[in-house]
Amino acid sequence: MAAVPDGAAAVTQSPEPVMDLLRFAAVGSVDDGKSTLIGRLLHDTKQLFDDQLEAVATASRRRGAVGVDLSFVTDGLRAEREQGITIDVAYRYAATPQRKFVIADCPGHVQYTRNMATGASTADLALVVVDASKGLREQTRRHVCIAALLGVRQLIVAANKMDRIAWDKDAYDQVVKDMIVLPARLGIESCTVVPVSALYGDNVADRSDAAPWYDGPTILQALEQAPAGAWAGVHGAHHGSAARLPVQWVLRQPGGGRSYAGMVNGGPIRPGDEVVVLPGGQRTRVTAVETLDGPLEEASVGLSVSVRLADDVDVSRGDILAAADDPPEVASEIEATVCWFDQRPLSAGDQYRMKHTTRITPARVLKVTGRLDVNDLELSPTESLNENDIGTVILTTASPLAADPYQRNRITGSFVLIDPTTNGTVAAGMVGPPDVTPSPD
Ligand SMILES: Nc1nc2c(ncn2[C@@H]2O[C@H](COP(=O)(O)OP(=O)(O)OP(=O)(O)O)[C@@H](O)[C@H]2O)c(=O)[nH]1
Ligand SMILES: [Mg+2]
Repeated sequence: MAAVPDGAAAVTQSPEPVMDLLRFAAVGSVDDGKSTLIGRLLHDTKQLFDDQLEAVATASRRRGAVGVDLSFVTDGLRAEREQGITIDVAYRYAATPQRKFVIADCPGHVQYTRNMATGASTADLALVVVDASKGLREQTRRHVCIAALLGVRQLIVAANKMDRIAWDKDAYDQVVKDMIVLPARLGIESCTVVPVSALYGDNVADRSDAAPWYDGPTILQALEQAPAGAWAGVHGAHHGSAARLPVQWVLRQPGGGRSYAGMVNGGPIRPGDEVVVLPGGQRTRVTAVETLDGPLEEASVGLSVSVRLADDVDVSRGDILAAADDPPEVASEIEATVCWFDQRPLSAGDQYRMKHTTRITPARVLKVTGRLDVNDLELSPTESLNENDIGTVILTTASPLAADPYQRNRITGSFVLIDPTTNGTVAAGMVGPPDVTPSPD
């Protein structure tokens, strides 16, 4: 692990053992430099092959860029680059001697906020890119809110394009000031702000002497020091929920009997565990836990397994096997926080399909109760949500749901709403009210 220079903004140490894989998502407003920063990071840590570099250089020349435009590394040579913006999430893999990274380069444009939410939903950490010459914008705040609501607890902020403002310390200080208030009220545990130039590579992988007033970590150092594995950890026991296995498949065994396949979350599952089948409520016991490699003594969080049960209970795809002593609540009316992505506003009476773990059920909006202002984080009463609003709603579902509050379990506490006519995802939802601390004044 690289040493933290004196005076560096502290990165909170996780009580969990630090795993060597960090998943992070680059977020922030359109054109602030996310793709360029990721391209720079991959370039300067020697992750790019000669032919990739050659393709990026050719594309840059064709577009008339001065030098090599590293945003082409993740934006690729796709048509979207014709418009100069990222539309879809691009995933890249990188490895340094310290650790491995899965990187999601998210689009910044408001129109593609739903894609950003997809990229952030599996991230341990958000790398928030802010054009320091322009300051923090509403879309950046929206991204930070969405990432936090999706369970991201660590931020690294790149105060980017410092080269354009002659490395003005005041502009950097303003980004720090703006970023301190927002994350603290969103439950973000650590936030490091690094002054960088993604274009020229200052303070990305290599330390720059352009900002002698800054003695904190580079982007790479901050990424290497951040506690990893939080994504698995958020599903894990330390966030308070016990074992849950949403059933993906019911498998018929050759010798008779059935087993139930899915991914373990919340806590480990072992043979002998008492479980309850939800929403039905029948109790039984796990007799075996298996993977393709054979039987297990214990299946940990994140593992895809199949389990056998002691009794011939009725279990179908979409049911949840949960620890009998600490099951999720079963209800057909839920209070939830939603990020609304459809052009048509969301209001009472609207009907959608809700996908919750492996189950899809019709859902109706009983009431829209509030809208979150991403600037001051206040929740104000409203009757509808507009495109890209974050708000609170009460939903009723056709069949009962076994759901945990999102803060307890990132899997059984989340859902998406699907428009039944277009089949498009119109909302990302989290069970329970938003985890926002009210303003002190
Ligand atoms: N001067 C300067 N320009 C930069 C810097 N970083 C990025 N840019 C330029 O800013 C523009 C946008 O960069 P991108 O990396 O495509 O921005 P983005 O955040 O990925 O944009 P979207 O994905 O569309 O949201 C490009 O022209 C970059 O060359 C920087 O550090 N300094
Ligand atoms: Mg981009």
